[in-house]
Amino acid sequence: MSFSLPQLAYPANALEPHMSAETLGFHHGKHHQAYVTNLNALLKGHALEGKSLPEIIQESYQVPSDAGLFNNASQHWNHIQFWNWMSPEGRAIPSALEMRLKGSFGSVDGFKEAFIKKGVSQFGSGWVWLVDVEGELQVTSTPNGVNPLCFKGQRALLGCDVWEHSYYIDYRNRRPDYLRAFVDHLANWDEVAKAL
Ligand code: MN3
Repeated sequence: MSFSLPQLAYPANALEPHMSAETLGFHHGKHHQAYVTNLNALLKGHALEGKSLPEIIQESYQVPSDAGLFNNASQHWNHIQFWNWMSPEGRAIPSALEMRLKGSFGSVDGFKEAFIKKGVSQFGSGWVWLVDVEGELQVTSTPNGVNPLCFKGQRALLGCDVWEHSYYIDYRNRRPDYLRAFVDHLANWDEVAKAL
């Protein structure tokens, strides 16, 4: 049994103008595919071969000899979610989710500002998250491929890739503009609400 690249639920140009077909095509077809290829190669004959993706991530996290396996497994999981956390349709934030965001961040805009700020301040490559921590919503960031599965009690509700490969073609070095477009135009709030 090996892992495979999931198909996108929408055409590569469906997120334009906020994310170009060129960015999405490279990101999905080259970057994500490379994580899958490396993951399958590293798992051959490994003690974690045959385990689920979350198990592989959790059991290889911070194991020095499994750093490569961890990075590729976590990035595979992160990108599977990331494609589903974006949607081409303009969506309103479902009211149950809006209430939760207001409760934790004061307002939807307060959440968006916190998410953008956290993503901008993540030094170098990584991810910014909206997580449920035992019933409380929080914004966090992680370096490289680390994700909320690595932390007990955390559940990822939304995540945005802040590796430069995710925005450099469309936004150059303007990570704040990319994150603004993500929260205003790309995020799939129905998917977030479903995970609540
Ligand atoms: Mn990426």
